[in-house]
Amino acid sequence: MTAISKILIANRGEIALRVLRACKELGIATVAVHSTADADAMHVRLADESVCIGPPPSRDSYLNIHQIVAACEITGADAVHPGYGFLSENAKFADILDAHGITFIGPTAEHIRLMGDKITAKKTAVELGIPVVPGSDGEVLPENALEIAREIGFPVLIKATAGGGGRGMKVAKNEAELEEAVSTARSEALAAFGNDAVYMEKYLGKPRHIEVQVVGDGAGNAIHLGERDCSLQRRHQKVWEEANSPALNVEQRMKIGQICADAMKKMKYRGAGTIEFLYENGEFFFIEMNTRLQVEHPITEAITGIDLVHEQIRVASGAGLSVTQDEIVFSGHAIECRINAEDPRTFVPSPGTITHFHAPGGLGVRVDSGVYAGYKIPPYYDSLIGKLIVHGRTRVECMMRLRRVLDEFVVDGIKTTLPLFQDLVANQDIANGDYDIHWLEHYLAETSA
Ligand code: MV4
Repeated sequence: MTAISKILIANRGEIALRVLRACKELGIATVAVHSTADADAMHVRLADESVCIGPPPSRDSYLNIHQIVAACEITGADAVHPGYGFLSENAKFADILDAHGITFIGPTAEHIRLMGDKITAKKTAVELGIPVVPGSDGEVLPENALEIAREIGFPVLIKATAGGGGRGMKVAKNEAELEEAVSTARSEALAAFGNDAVYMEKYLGKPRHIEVQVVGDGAGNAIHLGERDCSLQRRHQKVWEEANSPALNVEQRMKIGQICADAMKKMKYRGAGTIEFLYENGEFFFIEMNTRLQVEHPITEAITGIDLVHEQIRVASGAGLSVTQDEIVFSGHAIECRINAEDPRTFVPSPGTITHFHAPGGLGVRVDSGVYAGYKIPPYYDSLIGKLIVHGRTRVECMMRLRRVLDEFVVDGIKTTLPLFQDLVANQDIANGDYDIHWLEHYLAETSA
């Protein structure tokens, strides 16, 4: 056991507040860090202490490892919660904190590295008994690409091993397109990630994106908390997520969940993680694992009642999980809408001052947000300003509640994605849960003025 008494939150915005709240509930002191652009931010106001770590650009502040370690030393923080994005999946950061005797609230640096390299991640998944997309066993080189593609069968997808989240992928529909797809993917991967290694997969045409939430204690115990359906996205940015997936029944949920929990037990995974799958024709295919807390984690919290940040802090301190798999009860349905400061049709960022802000309330409603009336959204960071999470006993009840709640939500002074959700809750495919990863982009194209 390494008791944690003060946590530095190496993040900003709604997730910094989310982590602060968990710390307060556990009686742990908090330190906020912020750039000069965020001096007025809510996370700075709510923390017990705060440290300015640099100028607005992320690389000089929220990504500046030395400044964050210095802020830990100055304040006596004994642990760091990285939130999502920024340094949350940076193995070097985890190593440096370790060298300073500061607890990283997350997996081991070794597990972050393992999953950060997508070829190694996939090999590991196979060894752990997780079903994967059929594809190359490892790296694909220009000279062996055709042979491998013929074995897999066209269409194929070329992916960068250092990529992930959709960056650096190329489809080859047939043999004629293969050579160029491989060479473009390799040079783009080298330019973007400094690593030209690529691998190949069977291209799935109309899958859903379904991810399983896991938490491990690092000592061989692990649980799953069901899945989230994140198929509604645009340009690899999730827009709407739901738990459970409308596509799965309880047997499928428990089967894939058990496979994931067993895999995490075998690797002695520590912390919260998400195992991402493509789901098509009743089958799951592993694509990647995220070794962090995710933006959409509250829908899992809504249907399980389990506070994932509490669990992260517990396992980081060696206290173990607070629940066993048998004790987890899945209840009802939850939907998250990501409220971005963006045009609801073009998704062009819309920074500026929020003149009026009213968050909805009532049974089954959660708003996680770092903004307030009079707050000026700086232009330097991502445009997520809040998340609306609605829970109901059934999907139908959840949708009814969501329609009511969207009518109550007021954000004036800037453009937000709220009007898009007004449209989505009135759509029949959405009401039926009938959508795949391409649905939203088709919908936006069809309904554009
Ligand atoms: C795929 C795929 C089809 N077939 N792999 C994009 C993000 C990255 N995590 C993996 N991605 C995809 N991998 C095979 N073999 C389609 C996508 C994909 C996608 C996946 C999840 C959510 C949204 C997506 C949007 C476009 C493409």
